[in-house]
Formats: sequence, structure tokens, C-alpha cells
Amino acid sequence: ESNADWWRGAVIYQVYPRSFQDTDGDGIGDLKGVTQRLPYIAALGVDAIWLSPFFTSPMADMGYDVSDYCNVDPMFGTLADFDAMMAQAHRLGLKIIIDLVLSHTSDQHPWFKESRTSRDNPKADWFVWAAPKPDGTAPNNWLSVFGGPAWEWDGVRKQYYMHNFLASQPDLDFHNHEVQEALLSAAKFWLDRGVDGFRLDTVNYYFHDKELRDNPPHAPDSEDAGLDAPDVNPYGMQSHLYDKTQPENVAFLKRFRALLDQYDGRTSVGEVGDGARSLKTVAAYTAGGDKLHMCYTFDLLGPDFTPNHIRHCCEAFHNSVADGWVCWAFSNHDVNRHVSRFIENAEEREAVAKLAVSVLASLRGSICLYQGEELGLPEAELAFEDLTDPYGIRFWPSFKGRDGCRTPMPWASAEDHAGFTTAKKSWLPVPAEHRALAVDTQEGKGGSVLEHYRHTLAFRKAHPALTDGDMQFLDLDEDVLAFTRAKGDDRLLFIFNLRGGPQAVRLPSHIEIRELVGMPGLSGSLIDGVVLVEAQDGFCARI
Ligand code: TEU
Repeated sequence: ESNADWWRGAVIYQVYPRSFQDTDGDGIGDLKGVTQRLPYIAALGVDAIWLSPFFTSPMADMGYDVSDYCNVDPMFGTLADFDAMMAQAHRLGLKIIIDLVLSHTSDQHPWFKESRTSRDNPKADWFVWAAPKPDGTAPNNWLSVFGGPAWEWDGVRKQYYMHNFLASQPDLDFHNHEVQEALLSAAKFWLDRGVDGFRLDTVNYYFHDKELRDNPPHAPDSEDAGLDAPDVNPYGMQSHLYDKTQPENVAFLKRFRALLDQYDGRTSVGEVGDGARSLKTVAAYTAGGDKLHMCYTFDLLGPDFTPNHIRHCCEAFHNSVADGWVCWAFSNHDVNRHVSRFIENAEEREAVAKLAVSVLASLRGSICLYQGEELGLPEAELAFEDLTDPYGIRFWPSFKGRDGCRTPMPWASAEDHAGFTTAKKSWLPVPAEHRALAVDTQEGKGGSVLEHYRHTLAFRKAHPALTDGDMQFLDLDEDVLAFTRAKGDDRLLFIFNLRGGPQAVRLPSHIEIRELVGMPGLSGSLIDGVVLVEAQDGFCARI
């Protein structure tokens, strides 16, 4: 247990505890359920688990609204359950990364309850309070990501408070040093308990413009382009004046890192959703080795699964900072599942699920997998009555919300709720389509998506070039994604065909193939210096 750099190139499996495994029959997953399923996660061959929030919460935003940073919500279990889960994970060689939601609290957090009582209590300045404009309207034009203004009127203080997300998620004022101290001590609480790292929710939202200046309207070609469509996310209608690479945030991240560095082998991964600026922000947050270890961006969470896009994302990041580190993902608990995003034809989903993880596992960076993608699960089609996500309820039907990617894990095809719960009703239904893809239908079955994931992750682990080797793209043909990965003697060439028809590409003369390498599931071949790759397939060789 000595490799402090274990996170570099690691494969992280995201568990959404609400939907992983229920053990107490209330229709909602829990920490004991995670413990029960740890052997399954270990058998995938991942290095770490990122556990979405399990902290005490009124669950207005499914736990991303925390009312006690240092406890477990009874819905998920107890601190003792957490410790048992972590101890078992460590025995199986899995690291545990927990999800700290520091930018905002729940409005039920004692800090906010106190803060809102008056303008001069000890926590009066812990949140972002501001006077109305002379006409009584909100202090400025800022918008919430989840729709409407970013300001909520408080009748007691007769002031507005700011929220980037729901009105029940008030924004902490990071300009206040006491707030920073309190949050660092919450992080310390979990470090002392033995967690291996943190995923930092909305890490680029920590600081707001102290002068509260209005944002200019969004220009179509501005750097904020790339956020969700305005009718779904009005936040994207503004060009955010206050650059999210604020110097104050960089200074806070240094403090956070200094705390982590007091412990052995801990890591951090910041969530940076910042439109087209994201990769620059990641660079600012990860350069130099004294801030975050890595950041997580939304670049590959859109509909674009093309050679140009993937190449652009990788190059934009790697060219902007040599010593920064990125964490790539195709899916998470906020976006439509990627097989549904990347392809319309349901018959092609299995092939796309396999190809996508082959590509992901070959990229330079760490990678995050989201529970269920290893089964090739499509986005669940839910009825309005099923919805629980406030974001989806608000924008239905132009945006159906995030419940469709949060439905329970299907474990056993023949059991009620596919083995997720013994309750009569599961918090979200398990779609029939998912039942047919349950773990027990794929485990040990050659050619299944699940077995493809296991073999592909083993391949990644066996190649130092893939963990943190250099990456160079080749200008072969617009229609293929071609690059080399190299570390020492381990030098690999990859050519992926993401399109609808077979491709034949001539290798440039400077590339000398030493031998073909059987990357699991790829069947591209080489004839007289020409690589032939079928649709949704790839080629791998040692060079
Ligand atoms: O998400 C941050 C974020 O920007 C998302 O709102 C994203 O834009 C949206 O979900 C895309 O559909 C984080 C968490 O991952 C999310 O679950 C929380 O709701 C949010 O923070 C607020 O804490």
C-alpha cells in the first residue's frame, strides 16, 4: 500500500447508493447493500469506488443537499455501516472516494438555520446574503442552474440569499475564512476515518463575485456555449462574468491539498462543468501538483461520440497543461446513459457499449465508470408520475430529468425488482429492458458487455502505456480515431472506427508494427500496410 500515485490512470467506479442494493426492504439502496456487492465491483477490476452522497440530507436533490457533513443519513445506514463498508473495500483492494458537496448546504443544515435567524448572529455571514435593489427585486440577474433566479427572498432577514441550484441549496460564502475552516474540518473528519479521497462537487462554483456584478447575456459563440440548451438550463443564457478560475479558488484548493498531503495516498477529483472553458479550468486547478490531483469534466458527457470530438477534448487538455490530470467519463448520475446518447438504433447498443469502453480505457487520464454501464444499460424511459428529480419535474417534457439514469441496478433477471429490493415498491422502477440485461444474464457469458468490461479493464491494467503513458494522435483519416500510447518499451497503436461502415486506412511510413495485440473484442486486421476496421470495432498493435 505504498503507491501514492495510485490515482493516476486509475479506473473509478461510481456507485449511486440509492440505486445499488437495498438490504433493509425500504425500496432504497443502502451502505450495507454496497458492502454486500463489493465483490462484484472488485471482480470488475477497478481501482476505486466513488460513492455519491450518503450524508444526512432532506434529499431535495437526492443527497446533494447536505444537512450534516459528518454523519450518514438513516436511509443509508450508520457511521458503523460506513466503516464496515470501507474496511471490506480495503480488504478487497478497493479505494473509497466520497463525494463532498461543499459549495452549498441544505437549507436544513444547522449553519443555515442559524444564519437566517438575523443579520448579526455568529453565522450571519456564512452564506451569500444581499440586500434587494431599491425596487425590491433580486440583487442582480444571476440565474440558477435548475431554473429561475439564483436569489431567494428571506422574510426574516429581509434580504436575499444566493443559490446556484435549488432554493433549498443555499450557497456557502467561501470568501469567509470561518466557512473554509469548517469545511476543511469536515474533510478532516473523513480523512481521519480512512477515506482514500474526495470527489468535489461543483468545485468551480465555490466562489462568487464579491461585487455581485450582473452577468452579460449569453453570446451564442461565448465560452459558456456547450452548457445545456437554454430552455433546460437558463443558467446557460448568461456569460458568467466572474471567471471560474478565480484566484481565490486556486488558493482554497491549495489549502485543501495541503490537508490531504498530511495523509498518505489520498486523492481528489474536482467536478468542473464550465462550458467550453472547462479544460482550461481543469488545467488551472490541477497544474503544479499543489492543488487538485485531477478534475472531472463534462466534455465527453454530451451526444458527440466522434473521432474529432474525442481528439479535440484530449488535445485541448493535454496541450493546455503538461502536468495536469483529467478524469474522463461517458456517463454519470446527471446525464442520459451513453448508449442512448450515442446511438438511436437499439440493436447497435451492445456494440456501442463495448466500443465506448475500449476507447475510454485507451485514453490518457483516469476514467470513471457509472454503475450499470458495464451491463450496457440504456436510459430508462419513465413516466412523469415516476419522476423524483426536481430538475426534471420542472422542465418536463423538454428535459425529462435525471431519473432515467438513476434507476436501480438489475442483479437477477428472475427476481422482483431484478433483485434490487424485496420491498413492494422500489423508489424508481427497474425497466423491463434492464431486467433482460441483469448481471446474472451476463456474468460468465462470453461476449457479454459485462465480460467485455472485465477483459478490457484487465488489459488496461496490464499496460503501463495506458496508465500514464504519453498519447499522440495520428492524422490518418477523419473517420477513425487513431493514436499511440507509449511508456518505455510499452508502445501501442490504436485505431478505432466509430462510424457506420468498414474503414481501410494506410499506416504512415514512420509507424512500424511489431506485432498485433489482442485488445479484448477488437478484430481489426493488417494487410500490406493497410489497417481494416469494421464499423464499431478497433485495431491494436505493438509498435
Ligand atoms: O452537478 C453539477 C451540475 O452542474 C449539474 O447540475 C449539471 O449541470 C446537470 O445535472 C446536468 O444535467 C452536481 C451533482 O452532480 C448534481 O447531481 C447535483 O444536483 C448538483 O451538483 C448540485 O449539487
